[in-house]
Parts: sequence; structure tokens; C-alpha cells
Amino acid sequence: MKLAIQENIVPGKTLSEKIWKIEEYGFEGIEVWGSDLPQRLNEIKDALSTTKIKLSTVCSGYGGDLLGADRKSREIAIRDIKERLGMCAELGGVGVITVPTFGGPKIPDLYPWRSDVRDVERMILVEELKVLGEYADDVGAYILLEPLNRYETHLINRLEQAVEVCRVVGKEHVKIMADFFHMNIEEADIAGSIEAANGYIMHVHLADSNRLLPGYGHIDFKSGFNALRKIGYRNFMALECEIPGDPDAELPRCVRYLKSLI
Ligand code: LER
Ligand code: MN
Repeated sequence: MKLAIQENIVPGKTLSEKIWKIEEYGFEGIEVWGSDLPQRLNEIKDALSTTKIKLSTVCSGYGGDLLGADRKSREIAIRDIKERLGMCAELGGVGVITVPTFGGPKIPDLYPWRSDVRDVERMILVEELKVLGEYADDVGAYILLEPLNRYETHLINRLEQAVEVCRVVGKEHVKIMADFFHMNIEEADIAGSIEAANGYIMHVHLADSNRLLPGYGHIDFKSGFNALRKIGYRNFMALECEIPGDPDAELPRCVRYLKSLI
């Protein structure tokens, strides 16, 4: 298991400065935001070429909404995710973090054809992921479905729900990721859920129960990491959290803490 960190929480005026810091702190990877990826592709490529730090993942940042009410919004999401998958592969990253939709349903209730709008949303999502999955298989970067807690999305809150979608889609490069902050709210047993998702987890986000650095809340990372080790997880775990203090002191300390648990 390798440690990574999201670019936005690292001090530094340029991406290169951030990457030097990340290396100095003891991380192995960086997760970049997908919003302006097309404009920054060359900058990221250049910055990565001067260091041992690898791109772990691209965090969403696409336009539209895979489960938007209008066709245009769904088309934009598919187009933008494809663009980010291609760039992620070019940069050597694992994949693009994909949240099927934030907030509540936008697709209208289609009763009496289906009595729960979520059934309709899942059907649309599966068809979209078949198209995206074929593209992802071609370029060699994963779509990483991220379950979020109930206050951020209504549809996929737990790992097993994301795994079920992947099973129905049946594409090699449509997999899931596990975020400890969301799991702490939604999973009854974090370690058990990780083990049950064996073969599907391709990325991990780390934050404690209060979304501060691991160690500042009450999540039992040890048992979660043991479960990841048990299922042979070898990919990145990226920090997605706030830093309560001076990053130059807090981040190396957090790396030492996490390494002592891995
Ligand atoms: C949002 O809470 C989150 O965890 C992000 O990774 C979503 O892109
Ligand atoms: Mn996350």
C-alpha cells in the first residue's frame, strides 16, 4: 500500500513545489483535481518528470451529471469523464474518481413504470458505465466509483452498492474506491465491508471521523488496513482531509503514523 495526498492540501505556489514537498514528507503519490486537467496536462507531465512521485488518481472535476435530468448534462459527463480517463492513462494514474450524482435525484419519478426513482437511476448508470467502461478498457485507466455518505448523495452510500453496479456492468476497468470518512458513517463494519469488496477496490481515501488528518478522530485505521492487506490491496491511499496545524510538521508525522499501521 502506497501513500498519496491530494494536491490542494499541500503547501507550495506551483505544482512542482508541492511535489517536492510531498516527496520530502514521505509520500509516493499525488492525487490531482480533474476540473482543469485538460489545461494543466503539460504542467502536470513536466512536474512529474522531475520526481519519483507518481500520479495516483484524478479526482472527479468533470462537468454535467451522470444522472442529470436532461440528456445534455449526461452527455457532458460522459464526454468529460472519457477525456479525463485518457489523460489519466497518459499520466500513468490509476483512474478517475467518479460520483454517479451528488445530492438528491434529478431524474423525475417514473411511477408506475418503476416505484423507486433509484431503480431508474441505476439502470441509466449501468448503461453509461458500459460505454465509459469500454473506453476505460481501451485506454487502461479505471473508473473509480466512490460511495459517499447519505448527506452528500442519495444513491451509492456503501461499498456493496458500488460493487453491485460493477458486477452488472461487467467491464474490467469499472471498479470502486473506499473513503474511510464516508465508510465511518455508512458501513456497519468497515473491515468486513472491505473484505466483502475483495477484487473491486482500486483506490482509497483517508480522513479521520471528523475529516481531519488520520489520528485526530476515532476511526480504527489498523483494522481497516488489516482488511486491505488481507485482500491483497497494493494501490494508493490518498489523504483527503484538513490539516489542523502546520503542514510541514503535521504531514510527515501523519506519514509516520500511517506507515506504523500499514
Ligand atoms: C466527497 O466527499 C469526496 O469524498 C470526494 O472524494 C468526491 O470526489
Ligand atoms: Mn473521497
